[in-house]
Amino acid sequence: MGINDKILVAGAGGFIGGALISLLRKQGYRDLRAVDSKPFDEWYQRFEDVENLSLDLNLKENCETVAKGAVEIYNLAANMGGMGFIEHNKALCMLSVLINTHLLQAALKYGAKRFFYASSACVYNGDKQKTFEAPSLKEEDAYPALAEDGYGWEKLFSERMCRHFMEDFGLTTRVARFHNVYGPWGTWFGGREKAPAAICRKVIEAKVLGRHEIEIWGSGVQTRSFMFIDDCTDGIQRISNSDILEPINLGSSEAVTINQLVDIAEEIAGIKLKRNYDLSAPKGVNGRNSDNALIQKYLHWEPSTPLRVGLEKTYRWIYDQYMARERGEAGVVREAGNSWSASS
Ligand code: NAD
Ligand code: GDC
Repeated sequence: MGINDKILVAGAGGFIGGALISLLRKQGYRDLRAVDSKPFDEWYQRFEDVENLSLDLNLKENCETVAKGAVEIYNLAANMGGMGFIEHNKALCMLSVLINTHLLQAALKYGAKRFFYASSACVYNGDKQKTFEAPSLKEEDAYPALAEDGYGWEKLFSERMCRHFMEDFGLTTRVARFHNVYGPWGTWFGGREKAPAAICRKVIEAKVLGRHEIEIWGSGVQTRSFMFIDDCTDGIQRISNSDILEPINLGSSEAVTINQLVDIAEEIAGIKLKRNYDLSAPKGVNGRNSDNALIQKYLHWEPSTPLRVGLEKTYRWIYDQYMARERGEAGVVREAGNSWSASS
């Protein structure tokens, strides 16, 4: 990819898309097109020297508009969130199939050289995630298919669509299965936030308000691995530029229980809280970890930021956002939308 090639990032107003645009810009890419359906004031990161477009990519004509001239396309646009969102919005999650379908068609029509699709660990067979012992999921564990209802099935279908556009039409596609990504400039309130941001926010709230309690969804013994955002954008580029033809895990292999996640957040905050477990809250699978044998084999690399290090950066960022919001400072435009923009 040349420094002057046009690169399209779909979902650039969101967490990972915004971070990818930020990285590409720092790397010197000059012709960046950032697209998201949200109004500009709700984008997490937005840069004035980038072509920013607020367009609904469910619509085929908008996908054609944005794909024109693009050499590389990264599809990070989806209607998604943590368990609290995907468990209650299955149809909305499945409708993201329109974005990827229309973007693939447009990429083919306008001759894009590469197409990257952001899939998810939610494609894995639920039967393989029943134990709390953090089962490491290998790429082959997606089949026979029993994906997360709604969101996971859409991801699995869209993965296969990428594969068949490559096999039947010759479009170069790359697919990564992200495992729970966290970091600054991500969703931290409003209902779509995932566990790392939610736990940081709850610990901050408890500390600031002097309420020495925290509500945890589930029993706290569920296991997950969490990938820091810098590893995610690094991995996206490595996979996109590789010859890896099949969907591949992009996740940390440092599995923790949710209780351990809370331990780390408490340690960063310097407090101890009474834990209240809400067993009726959305829980998702009991255990999940990323098996990184395949990515190691292909790239001799895997996400490596320790959770303690990444969570501290995330905690500090959320703390600043939280305090600014408490002060009613500019930057928070809308309570429900997480409305922050960066101009540098
Ligand atoms: P995000 O919600 O922060 O960003 C997604 C963006 O897509 C949002 O800004 C949203 O407005 C935009 N979008 C939704 N519908 C759109 C449409 N019709 N047209 C244009 N834009 C639209 O989420 P994220 O965490 O940045 O996730 C990026 C991608 O990675 C998604 O495909 C997601 O499913 C996938 N993923 C994320 C994680 C994670 O832990 N964050 C894990 C697995 C997979
Ligand atoms: O939401 P999530 O991060 O998604 O939840 C992880 C675990 O943390 C769940 O068992 C949840 O019940 C628990 N948890 C405890 N307290 C809280 O306050 C909280 N908020 C949240 N959100 N969770 C809490 C995710 C999907 C993503 C994505 C990734 C891929 O599933 O939601 O959309 O695709 O998977 O790895 P998680 O890890 O179940």
